[in-house]
Amino acid sequence: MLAALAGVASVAAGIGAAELVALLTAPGASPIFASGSLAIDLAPQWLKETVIGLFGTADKIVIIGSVVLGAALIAALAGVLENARPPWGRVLIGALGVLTLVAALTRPGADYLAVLPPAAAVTVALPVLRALLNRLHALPHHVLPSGPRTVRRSSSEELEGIDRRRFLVASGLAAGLGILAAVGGQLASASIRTVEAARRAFSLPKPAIAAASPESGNTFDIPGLSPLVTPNADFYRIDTALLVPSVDPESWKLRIYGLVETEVELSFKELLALSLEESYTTLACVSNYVGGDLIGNALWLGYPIRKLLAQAGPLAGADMVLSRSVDGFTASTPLEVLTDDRNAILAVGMNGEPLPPEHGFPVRMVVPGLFGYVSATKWVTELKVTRFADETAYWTERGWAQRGPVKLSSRIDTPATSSRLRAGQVVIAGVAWAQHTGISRVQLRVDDGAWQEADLAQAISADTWRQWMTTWNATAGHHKLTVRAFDANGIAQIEKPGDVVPDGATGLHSVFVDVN
Ligand SMILES: Nc1nc2c(c(=O)[nH]1)N[C@H]1C(S)=C(S)[C@@H](COP(=O)(O)O)O[C@H]1N2
Ligand SMILES: [Mo]
Repeated sequence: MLAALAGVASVAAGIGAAELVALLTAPGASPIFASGSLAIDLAPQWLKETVIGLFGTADKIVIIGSVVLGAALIAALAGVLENARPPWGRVLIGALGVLTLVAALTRPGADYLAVLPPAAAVTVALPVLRALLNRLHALPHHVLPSGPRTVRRSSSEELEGIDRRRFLVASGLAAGLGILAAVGGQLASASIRTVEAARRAFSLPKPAIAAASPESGNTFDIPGLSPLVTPNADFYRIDTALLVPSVDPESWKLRIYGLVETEVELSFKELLALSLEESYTTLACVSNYVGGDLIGNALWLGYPIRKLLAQAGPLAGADMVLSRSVDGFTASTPLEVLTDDRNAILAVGMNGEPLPPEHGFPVRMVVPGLFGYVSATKWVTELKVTRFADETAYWTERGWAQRGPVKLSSRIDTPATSSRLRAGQVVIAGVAWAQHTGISRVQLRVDDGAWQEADLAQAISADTWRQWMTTWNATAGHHKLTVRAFDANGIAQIEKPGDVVPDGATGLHSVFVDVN
């Protein structure tokens, strides 16, 4: 019995570890989920029908229950086997691991990460089983007392009692932690899978107002230059979420409340039924250092926030909207920015796709002209109309400014710093941005020479970055190339280097090259 308990406890610990690893790496490869799915795939039709007939919609619970029960029986057998005939118990656990590996790898869309959860299961279960059985063997089963029997026997019985208790505590701990991790992991990864399925099942509605596609005049075709539109897979990601929040669009709701005449509530269906608009907006992070890559440009699809706020009717005195995400993140956006005529939207689409989960699925905010931390709330569920004097947002509480308008800035994309170049004509190119104001000029300087005018691609709009390029007749030696931009009002980029805290870096981007 005790050996069987050791087997069950060690397998429970292994499955718990595997569920946690699955959650972080490959939710589809959760041993419980994958084995259950494999069981469904392999079960004959009559059995499926019987189970559904008997249990109806509770069939999933019956299947998971059966998988868990099956694993427990095999685990108990493994404990007994390992106790009597090592290493056969461990071999049996290894076989169980291989079975879950097969289950994980045969799930649709499985990749090599699916190897990790079964590997974690076996890596934890085997040593735990050995450790528990070692404790079990330390129990004085066949004590043959010699000398004064009464005294000896009582002390050895006491010892046996203590050792037995230790074994039971260790087994209980292994099993308990394992079950806790498995249940937690299952629940979390089940919700991730639900959301992934919902995202796959949903196709973006057609925009009522479509954005014009960029034309050839909007871009330069130069190797090394950032593409005008950043692909989703390359788009920078910044958030405080350890695990990407899973928000089921079925239950998603936005609530607009606070200093408003009427509260507004909106479901995902209702949002999609509104006339959605497309717009290109360049999103940037306040933590982007000069020359950094925490910036990207995308085609967003969404609904103007000003129209929803108009429905709610902000009251006099309100000057801020505190947006809140399901994960507790908040951003403070000036009310005026969300009520003027710019494309401040509740976005559902990014570059023609539903928002990727890590970029805020199902709904996020996108606001031209402000850094992300004060405007671009992902997984957004609340807009509270309030006052800067009354509330502070997540990053403001951590030393960043209450308000974060983007700063005019520019970057050299090519040549990369420390490049070795041949003397002669060299193409230099990059991007410049001053969202919602626009860029009017970009200039390049070689070493301490005069500023030279660069060519600008046509801007999509004032809300997006603008590509620039120039050529340079490179001469031998070590050189410093520096870029600066002017916004649409003719204001030059601040040259004095300034830290990213509290409201964004200043200074000019330079790259160093060696020409020979
Ligand atoms: N829920 C939530 N939304 C968030 C954040 C966050 O931490 N949590 N970070 C913000 C910051 S600082 C930035 S720069 C942008 C980044 O958006 P992205 O990850 O889609 O590029 O999201 C904003 N929205
Ligand atoms: Mo950010």
